Amino acid sequence: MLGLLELRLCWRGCFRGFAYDGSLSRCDHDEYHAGVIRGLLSAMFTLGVLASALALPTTVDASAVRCRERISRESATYAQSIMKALNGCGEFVIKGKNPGPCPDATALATIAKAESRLHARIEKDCGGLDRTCGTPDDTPLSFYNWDLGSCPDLEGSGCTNTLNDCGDVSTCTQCVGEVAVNQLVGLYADEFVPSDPRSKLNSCQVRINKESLRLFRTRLTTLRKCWRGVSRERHPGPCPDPGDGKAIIKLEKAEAKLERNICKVCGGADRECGTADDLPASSIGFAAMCPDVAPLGEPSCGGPITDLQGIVDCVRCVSTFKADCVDGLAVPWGTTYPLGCNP
Ligand SMILES: [Ca+2]
Ligand SMILES: [Ca+2]
Repeated sequence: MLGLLELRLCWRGCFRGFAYDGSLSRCDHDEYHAGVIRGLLSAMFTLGVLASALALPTTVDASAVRCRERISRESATYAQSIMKALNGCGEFVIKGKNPGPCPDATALATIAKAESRLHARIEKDCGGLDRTCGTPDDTPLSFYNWDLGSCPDLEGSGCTNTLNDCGDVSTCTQCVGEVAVNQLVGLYADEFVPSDPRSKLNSCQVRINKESLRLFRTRLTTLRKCWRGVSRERHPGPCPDPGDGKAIIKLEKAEAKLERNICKVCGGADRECGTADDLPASSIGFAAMCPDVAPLGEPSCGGPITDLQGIVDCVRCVSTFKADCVDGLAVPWGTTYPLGCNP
């Protein structure tokens, strides 16, 4: 038995295709199918017209939103991946399982993979239908505020390539990400005093290495998610403060965790930093001076490092600063690149 919808479609089919004589018995199988197909085609056409009428004014915006979120996501992921690769290699060196130097072949392979992912994903979401940057169908840089002329650089490191298309945006974020991570890892990677892999000192060095990675990664992920909310107009920003109201709390927790975890391992019997039983900075091995850089709204990290607390503060401060520069660069539609990143 035919349902109500089928009856209607069938009747319409009979009416259009044949001299309908008022009798449903004339509406045989073929006529019924012809009617269904005509009905569907007409519905699809109507929907298509409606959809394109509604979508046309926002198509551009939608592609720009997709593109800008992709750049923010991939530039964070890239910096996190190379940081992880260098840290993994560094940990093996500290433990005496790898003679160094870092990056070794494994780390280099990971970095190369991260590099091609960065470029490919940005091409896919910013490069238009041909998924290639530098062709006429690209989403224009101005649609996602990357029409900056040239890459804004990080502390005069030469990340200044001209920005003509989305491929140049990838190159810029790649350059800044690399420089940020190398500078951060450089604080301790080649500075640690060689130590017995079974010693407390060795565990301490491993911990400093790990916690620096953790804070850097957490900060980038938290900021990126906060900006995604701004991009989707869920909250006005800027990030992290006031952001989505959650980011700032997460970041404070991550910083406290870094301090707690390092002090637990390096802080001696009382597991606290700043007391007499701490491992001395000179036996751990660390940069003598913390670089003179300042995270947004904070005093400069700069100054001599004389004790364990100094190491903790410097790792926290510089990890924060580098993450903020990588993040700030990636969201020109949400914030201006922090002045301190390229004074
Ligand atoms: Ca293209
Ligand atoms: Ca202590």
